[in-house]
Amino acid sequence: MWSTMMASRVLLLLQLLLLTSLVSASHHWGGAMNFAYKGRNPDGTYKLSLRIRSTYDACYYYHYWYCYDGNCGSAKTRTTNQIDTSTNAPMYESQWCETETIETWNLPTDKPLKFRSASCCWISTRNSVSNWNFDSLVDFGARSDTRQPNKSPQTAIVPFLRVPQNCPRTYKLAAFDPDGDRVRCRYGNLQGYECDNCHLPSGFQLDQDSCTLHYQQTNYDYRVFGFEMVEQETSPNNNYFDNALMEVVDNHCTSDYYCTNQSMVVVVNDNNHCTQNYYCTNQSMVVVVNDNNHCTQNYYCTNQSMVVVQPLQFSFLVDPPVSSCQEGLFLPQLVAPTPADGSRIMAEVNKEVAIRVKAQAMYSTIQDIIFSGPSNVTKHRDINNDFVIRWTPVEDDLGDQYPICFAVESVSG
Ligand SMILES: *[C@@H]1O[C@H](CO)[C@@H](O)[C@H](O)[C@H]1NC(C)=O
Ligand SMILES: *[C@@H]1O[C@H](CO)[C@@H](O)[C@H](O)[C@H]1NC(C)=O
Ligand SMILES: *[C@@H]1O[C@H](CO)[C@@H](O)[C@H](O)[C@H]1NC(C)=O
Ligand SMILES: CC(=O)N[C@H]1CO[C@H](CO)[C@@H](O)[C@@H]1O
Repeated sequence: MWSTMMASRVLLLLQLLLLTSLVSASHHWGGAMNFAYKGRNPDGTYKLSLRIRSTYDACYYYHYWYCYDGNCGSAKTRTTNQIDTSTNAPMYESQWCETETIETWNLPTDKPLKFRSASCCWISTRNSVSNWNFDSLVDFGARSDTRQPNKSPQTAIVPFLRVPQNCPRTYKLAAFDPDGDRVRCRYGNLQGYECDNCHLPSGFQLDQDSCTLHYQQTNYDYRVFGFEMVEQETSPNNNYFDNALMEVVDNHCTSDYYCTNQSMVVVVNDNNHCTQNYYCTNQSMVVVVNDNNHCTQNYYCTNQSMVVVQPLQFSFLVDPPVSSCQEGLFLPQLVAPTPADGSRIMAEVNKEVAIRVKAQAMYSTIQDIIFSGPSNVTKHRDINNDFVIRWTPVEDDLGDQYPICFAVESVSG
């Protein structure tokens, strides 16, 4: 068993090296990374699932993410699936293709981790974005309010957006946060980590609190804008103490978490005793360890909010003007039974969900639907020429939320 596992891991690494070297010669359109905590393994390690979205000009590339800060552990499995592809592209590109790579990581702790992915090159952009950089702060530690692992909102957008120059539009970027935390969307600002250009293109306005991007007005161009966005979730008033609440009951610490103030450490061992006679203070909160190595006070150690940072990158093309921006004339209009924007649909394991999408336009032809969603979501056209998005969740999807974004394209002339 061991040797088989070793062999397959070596194989994976080789494949990765090959792919990363290929990637530098190909062209990036956008991407995102989401994570979900999947419980403890029998050996006590924590299972984290990463879902990496990569959009390139071909279907066999994907972003290689690595962990660079924290108690990293390692990826145990990795599978890549094609999500959607289209030949509707700027004239200097023939295709885009989005894939999703699902990785399972085994981690020694539930403490925060930083992941990143970076390389060259974006497709030609009009806003001087050339290298691509993704940076992510992952925190699925226990929350002091729910005592459950932190859940983060799942980010998604269709990888390629296009709009006629004269048609202002609004795009909602964030999905619902399962813990009810505040989600803000900002433009990347850490050059070389979150972004290359780091400035919202002019002609756009970003409402950070509602996570909406407004296209206002700019001139068309044959090249796209490369968008380098970041979604940041902060749980206000959710103090956590190195990821966990440390509670003292009857002078015993109730869980085996430890508290660090950099140099100062309180370690709580298996017998619920504090093993070191240090105390950890900061902000207004104190844990005091008394002479008998018992924690004497029921305080948290640090007053730090949990923060999750997730990148979202996409390409945006501004097309020549159309004679009317009214939906249903040139631009497609979504009509019943298309679900409303923001609809939440319950899905069951092993039961197919079908989402019907109907669009109409008087002076243009409805051409295609493009979408982004979890692996195994498929798109179809039914006998009435309406679109159907289908998905059958599997056991591993249970308990999580998955955004599905779609856009209908029409062609005129
Ligand atoms: C705790 O942090 C605050 C700043 O956040 C600092 O002013 C204070 O001195 C610190 N307290 C201790 C005991 O380190
Ligand atoms: C935690 O810090 C925030 C701001 O940093 C403050 O508003 C809040 O009152 C603090 N909470 C506690 C319990 O000290
Ligand atoms: C995709 O579908 C296949 C076949 O039904 C299934 O084995 C696999 O687990 C699915 N993967 C995901 C990520 O849903
Ligand atoms: C991160 C942090 O709070 N560090 C503090 C730990 O305690 C020492 C000594 O009190 C401080 O100097 C650090 O700033």
